[in-house]
Amino acid sequence: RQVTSDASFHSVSFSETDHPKVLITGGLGQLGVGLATMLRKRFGNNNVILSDIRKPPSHIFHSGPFIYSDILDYKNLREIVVNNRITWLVHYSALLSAVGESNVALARDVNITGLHNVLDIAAEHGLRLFVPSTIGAFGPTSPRNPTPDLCVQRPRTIYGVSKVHAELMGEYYHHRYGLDFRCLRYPGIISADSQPGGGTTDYAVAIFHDAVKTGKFECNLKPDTRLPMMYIDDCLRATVEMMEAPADTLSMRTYNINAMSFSPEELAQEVQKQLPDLEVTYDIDQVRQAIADSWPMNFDDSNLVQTMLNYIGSDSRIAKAN
Ligand code: AKB
Repeated sequence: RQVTSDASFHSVSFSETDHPKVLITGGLGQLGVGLATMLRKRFGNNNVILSDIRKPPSHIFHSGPFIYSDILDYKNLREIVVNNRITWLVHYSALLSAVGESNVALARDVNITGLHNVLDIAAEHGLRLFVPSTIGAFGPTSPRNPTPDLCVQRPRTIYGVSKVHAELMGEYYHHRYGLDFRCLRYPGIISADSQPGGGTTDYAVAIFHDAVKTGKFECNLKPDTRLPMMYIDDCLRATVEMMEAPADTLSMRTYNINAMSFSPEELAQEVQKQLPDLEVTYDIDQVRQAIADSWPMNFDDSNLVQTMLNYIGSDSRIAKAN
């Protein structure tokens, strides 16, 4: 392997023969298509397979390999990994925080049983496994401003509980079986062409669409609810960098990742600078508000920054940015 860098990305270049073969589960959610596009540019179209249980829109189907995969079906998942000689698995299937509270049994199945299947198959086949965690893995007794990597984690949502479980199981499999488990705790992700599905931070995406489409936005969180957020391109770039980092440079297996924090009223003011006629009203969703009030306000990702600096310390662009 040869380490190279370009203007926007710290990259490790892989030769034609040692390209990873990547499977993305839950590929039709907010992040999968963007990640597949990024990885396909790096490793070739046929080396990145998107999977989901839903039928893909035709532009996604025709843009690269897509396969039906149900993470609750162990044999189906194993067959896909074996038949396609998968080496990296990015596990994006999950029910998010708000929708998880409205269907706890399904969230438990998908987020916990599904994860067990993924962990076993990844360990059995020596895969590098990325599972995202979230700001939602913290709870009301965690320090909120800032929230460090290691502190009390007693979330009060099934989503949060399942993500703490994923962090701990992944790390356990790493220590017990040598599984190459990697995890970033994502903030709320802001995307333009893909919609989040059933999260507490969804308002921060919806405001842009509603502002452009209708000139009105009804926010379901209180105006001063401050949460960590990140733009999708930064999230996906960081995910690829985390996947590519040599294993011996990782000081931990689960890291917070941070970009910014803002409240609905601050975001509305920024959008109103572009669209001054935007009308914002508030109709609080009590479930989402209680969740948001228990989550970090500011995220401390200094361990990740230090790890990446050690890994790419000679890269002057990264050194300057920090
Ligand atoms: C959610 O709001 O549930 C997700 C998350 C922050 O994990 N976007």
